[in-house]
Amino acid sequence: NAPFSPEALTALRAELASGARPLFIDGVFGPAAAGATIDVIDPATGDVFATAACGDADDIDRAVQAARRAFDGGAWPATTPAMRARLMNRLADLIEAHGERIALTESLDNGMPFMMAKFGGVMGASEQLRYNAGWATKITGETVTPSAPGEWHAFSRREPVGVVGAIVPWNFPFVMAVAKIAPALAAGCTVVLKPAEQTPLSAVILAELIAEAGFPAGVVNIVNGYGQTAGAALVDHPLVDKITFTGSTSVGKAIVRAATGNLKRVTLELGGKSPVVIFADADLDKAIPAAAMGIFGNAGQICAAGSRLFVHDSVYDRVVEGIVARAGSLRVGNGQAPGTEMGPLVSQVQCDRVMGYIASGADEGATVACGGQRVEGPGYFVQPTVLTGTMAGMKVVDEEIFGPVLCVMRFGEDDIDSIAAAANEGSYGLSSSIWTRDMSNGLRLANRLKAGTVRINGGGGVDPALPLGGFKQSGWGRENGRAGVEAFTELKSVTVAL
Ligand code: TXE
Repeated sequence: NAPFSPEALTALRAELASGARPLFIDGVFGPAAAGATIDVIDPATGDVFATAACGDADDIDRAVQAARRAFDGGAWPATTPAMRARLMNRLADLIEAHGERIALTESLDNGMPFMMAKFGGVMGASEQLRYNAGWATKITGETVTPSAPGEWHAFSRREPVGVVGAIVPWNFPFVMAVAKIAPALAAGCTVVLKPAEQTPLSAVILAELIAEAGFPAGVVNIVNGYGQTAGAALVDHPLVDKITFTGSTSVGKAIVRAATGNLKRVTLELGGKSPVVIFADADLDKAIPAAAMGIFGNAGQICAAGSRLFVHDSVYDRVVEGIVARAGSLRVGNGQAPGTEMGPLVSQVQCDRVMGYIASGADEGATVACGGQRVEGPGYFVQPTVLTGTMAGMKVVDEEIFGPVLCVMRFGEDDIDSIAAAANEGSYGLSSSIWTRDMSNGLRLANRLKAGTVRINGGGGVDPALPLGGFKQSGWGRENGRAGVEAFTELKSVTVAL
């Protein structure tokens, strides 16, 4: 967690304390119609350090109307794909130029270490824009030979789906917002973004940079507010054509039900309980630290966190000792403090939820190999925790905890089918990891895992070029890659009888 200039932090705190961060609707910054605001809490202290305008159904309606006008007849349809790409790249440049301010805001708001906010958040966001900018000029259909008799010219074309409602959570607020907006813009859609109420701040900087980049008014609108009011109003709105959502599985299901009103298209990126499998022949010097940071990174508040660890008997003790040692050496603290590796959980609610899971694990017979407590003092810090003696059927194994809590299980034989069956248990299927030097075993297991992502021997974070999404109740559809852009299009067939 490298240092940044202390003056920048002081200036940012003063700016954030100076007044409520506004909504951004139809190119104009302003308060919520009802004048409401949200208190923004620093999760490292529990103190309110900023406020943000809190939109409701009226503000969402204004934003959707603006997005609708921009899509239907405004400047956006007249903007060529090449111009859209240029605007997106300009926004990426601006995000990089304002990287320190964005990352500090994100670190204050979410609690994450500054360096994670900078590299995972800011750089991840600019990569999303640059990658998707490339697609803007490459969205194509196909020419097709129809099976009907006669002579035809027939082709398919991809058109933007329309007005997109994007709802994002608080665990990576900035990059998630951009990762939803970027492919939508590449496809030619307009957007209303509803950030999470816990972390409204970095989206307002995004709005400033969108305005500065020169996007026409109404193309992107950003309305902070609560899920039950602003979020639900966006999902219900008849002029919204598509919802793209990242968040809890229960809200994802509620969105599917609500979207039936006008049969909105829906993409969902939901929870996970991702397995990590360490075989006896794995390179443990790499597997152990990766497994540790796969669950302690961002305090476990990652949808793809490796939260169920399956270890071969012959290396079990060494792996558990190694992860426990890493947990012990992990520097837990304020995200803006130099050297911090793990920050607090985002809120009191999440802290209570995670502590409840740890207690239930102990009740159900798990052994707390390390951690298991809150860190004394202010803020929502929970110790990195390893639970052993866990098994399917326990709440800590079956449900997403979304905290720094690892459940460890052992296996005895290299029987790929039974390892896959154990790893595939439960309702989620987002991600997975395999550690082995035997690539045949690794790939055989990869073929059997019900997960949208399989990582063998480590490798990379979220990549804008690689489809991301879930099997089972981890979601609907895919983000990123070609599939991620095409998810913001409608496919049309055109035939000409010659
Ligand atoms: O999520 P919510 P919460 C999981 C994780 C976590 C749990 C609860 O397990 O412990 O969800 O977190 C908006 N209509 N994930 O309660 O409520 C809300 O305002 C429309 C995993 O914070 O799903 C926010 O913007 N929108 C996940 C967003 O949904 C609604 C990341 C997410 O909040 C709404 C976050 C409604 N009725 C939590 N209700 C991941 N996949 O990474 C809420 N929202």
